[in-house]
Amino acid sequence: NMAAGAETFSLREVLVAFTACVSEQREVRVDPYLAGWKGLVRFLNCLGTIFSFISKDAVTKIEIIENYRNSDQREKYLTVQSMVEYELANGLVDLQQRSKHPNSGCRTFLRLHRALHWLQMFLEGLRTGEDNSKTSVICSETYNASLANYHPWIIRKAAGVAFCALPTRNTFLETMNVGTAEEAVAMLGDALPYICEVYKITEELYAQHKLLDLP
Ligand code: 1PW
Repeated sequence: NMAAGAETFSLREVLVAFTACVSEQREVRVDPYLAGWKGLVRFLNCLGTIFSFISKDAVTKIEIIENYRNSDQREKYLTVQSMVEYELANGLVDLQQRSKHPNSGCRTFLRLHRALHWLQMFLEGLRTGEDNSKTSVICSETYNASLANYHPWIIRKAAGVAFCALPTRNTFLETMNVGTAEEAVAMLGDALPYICEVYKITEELYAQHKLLDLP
């Protein structure tokens, strides 16, 4: 039942997708990664129209990588490792400035990767926060400590405005539709190590290939 599925949307699906990302060879699978992001976008859209500007760019990035997954070269984009190897070996990445390959898989994925770091820190802050702490404060503190460093002033400003609209921690935890606030916290505790692992493997791969500053 599609309609019921949409109504009973839960952040659990998002976290489950990220738990399926890492293969036995410690490679990051692209399809579950995108599935996790798509769920995240639906979640952001539940938070209200203010968040749609945040999700819009994520949607664009997801679609760029999905297009690679639907192209003749789809096999090359099965994992982040194979994507990096393929694009570098074939000169498909702009390393100094965006020119011939403005939407390479590598630079596009890097943006999602940075945003995932923020998400990880935000959810961790939410998990360990006091019952009555402000989600807006957790959100802006973690954003300022991570993703904000890659954003121009105007985006940081707009993000700050959006964060103000976030409800208190307990209400937010209930918005996740995982059950009670306690159950949501328990689920975050179970799922966050998987997100951390996905983040860590990608970060190491990008560092190894000196791709962390791709324009
Ligand atoms: C409630 C907390 C949920 C956290 C979800 C994380 C979503 C992060 C998306 C932030 C997007 C802000 C607006 C877009 C900025 C782009 O310029 C930027 N994209 C990202 C994903 O950071 C950089 O992309 P660009 O301009 O180099 O193509």
